[in-house]
Amino acid sequence: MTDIKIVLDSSADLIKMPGVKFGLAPLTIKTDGRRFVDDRELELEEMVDYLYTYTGKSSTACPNPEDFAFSFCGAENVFCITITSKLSGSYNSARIAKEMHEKKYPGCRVELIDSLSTGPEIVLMAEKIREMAERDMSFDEIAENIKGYKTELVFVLESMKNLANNGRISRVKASLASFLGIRAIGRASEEGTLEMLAKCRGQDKTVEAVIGYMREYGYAGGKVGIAHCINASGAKALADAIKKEFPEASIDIRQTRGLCSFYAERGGLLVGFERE
Ligand code: X90
Repeated sequence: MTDIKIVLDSSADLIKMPGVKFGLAPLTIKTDGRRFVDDRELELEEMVDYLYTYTGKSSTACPNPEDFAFSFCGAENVFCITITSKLSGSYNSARIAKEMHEKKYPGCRVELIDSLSTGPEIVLMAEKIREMAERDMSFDEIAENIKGYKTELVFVLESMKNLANNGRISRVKASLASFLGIRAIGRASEEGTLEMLAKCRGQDKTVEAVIGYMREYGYAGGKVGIAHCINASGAKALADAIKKEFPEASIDIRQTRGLCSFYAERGGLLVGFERE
């Protein structure tokens, strides 16, 4: 196995990654009264419950360069993947950290990747990097090959209040999902922004629509990662429906951590998948 470390920011919803050195740079979620650090210790359900009834101002902040620099230690070769630079300063922090780190430790290298996405799409990229390291590919080969790995992200949101309040999406778009029972379906665009696709009512129709968009954006039975915000039943219904149409699909279900829970809100689903 090639000796590498994989560093992700907490938008990836992962707190560990077996079989490879792993580092996590936490984002933070702030309200008037509280501050949540999105690390391994975060009490996720408690945060989501608190935010559900909280009506004041809330916001998020990306990791600072020192957070990334700290997590780069422990291997000569680091791959670092961040949430889209179009919606967060995380990539920029990581870029500053890379410069600091490579200057301080000559010979160490950090390959920085802007996911142009978040959550399960970052995880797919990280798993692909681990797989190439397991096949003893060199740092340079992995850095080159990961560019050709094709993945997408489709999401379903029951509310876009936090996205709109924090200027990550226009209020007009956010109002798509502002009625009870209406869900908004969207995707991470090629530029790394939120692109709205449709609105939907009812679980069966939503599942059907999501699979339709997965096909449209190139899904043909490869790996899928579903991250849900306190919506295990919705995630399972989607996974079952994917399995029915693509029996060979390999599907991982996980819970969103702090950052994605804050923006995707209760009920939200993020679906990362491989494309042809
Ligand atoms: O730096 C910060 O404070 C973080 C800001 C992050 C804003 C966006 C988070 C989106 C999380 C929502 C659905 C998926 C969006 C796809 C993005 C291209 C999840």
